[in-house]
Amino acid sequence: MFAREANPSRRKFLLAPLLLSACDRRDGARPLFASDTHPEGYPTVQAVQAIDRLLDERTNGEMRIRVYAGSQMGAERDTIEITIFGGLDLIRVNLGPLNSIIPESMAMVLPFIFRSIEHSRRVFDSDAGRSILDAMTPHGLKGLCYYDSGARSVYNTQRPVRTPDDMQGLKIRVQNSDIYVAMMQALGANATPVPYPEVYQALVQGVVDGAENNWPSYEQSRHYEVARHYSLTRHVMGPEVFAVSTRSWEKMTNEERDYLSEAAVDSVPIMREIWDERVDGARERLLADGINLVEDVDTEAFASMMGPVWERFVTTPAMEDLVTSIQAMGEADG
Ligand code: GTR
Repeated sequence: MFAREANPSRRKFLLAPLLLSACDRRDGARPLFASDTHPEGYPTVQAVQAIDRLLDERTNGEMRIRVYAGSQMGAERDTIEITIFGGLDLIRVNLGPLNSIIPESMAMVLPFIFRSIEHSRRVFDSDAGRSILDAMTPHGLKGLCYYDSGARSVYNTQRPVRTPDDMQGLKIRVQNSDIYVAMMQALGANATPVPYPEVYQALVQGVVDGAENNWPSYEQSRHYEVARHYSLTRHVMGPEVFAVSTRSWEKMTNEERDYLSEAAVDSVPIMREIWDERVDGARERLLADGINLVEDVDTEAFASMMGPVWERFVTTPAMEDLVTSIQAMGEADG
């Protein structure tokens, strides 16, 4: 899929960090390299830094992580490829951009599959959730844990969105994922995939009319400065993912693997606390800033238009089983 041999310059670039292989770390040569599209201080970056602290304590400084935050290593799609090649050891990305590589990951990105944040957390922590992390391994990534990403909602520069009719003709930036494109098309909007670091400019220049994201990203990215109508569509509650390159993993000792896996799992409740606080804080600050929060969204009408999206992406018995078990975990939520 990735034309490594066909592009020697790219290959050289990707191999360079590999020369500083993970094995060298045993001599204290270098920390594990991680990337995140968000800047320092964002909850996902803090979460990976928490893993670094845990590793530092538990291995007496033998294992450390250096996080390259703020898209320094490129947009999410690029960092996923680089990590698969072993040019980065670790990535924190959203599940959406993994959809085209790991088909199982689509189950948690299906619109309106989760009934509540509690439901989504139950699934992240379940065997079904674990099976999606495990499904990454044949594709060059070993999923270590999920982090919260809350609920994604639509925002735009043009008008309050309450019903699918209000979406007609809006140019909405989406992540690099066919599900998001299909979702926006089903709503009559024009889906435009744009890398996250470029969305602010795209909004300013009117290349897109809007985007969709959770409260902390809407705030952190400063999209709220331009797109003032935030409508609580809460259409996707898919998680963030923290994963290690299988190439780096293969070079680690069993002991190092255990330290890394355990520290990742232990960072999840730490992140959850930071996340909940950030969601409340972002919402409060943005309301104080005067954004137009649209709460009376007809989410039933939005959900009722998602049939074609589900039909297109839930096509195998394995996907059907996964979807059924995810839905079953939401029955308690009514
Ligand atoms: C955020 C997510 C990022 C990135 C971004 C996007 O919620 O944390 O990793 O995927 O959305 O929309 O591109």
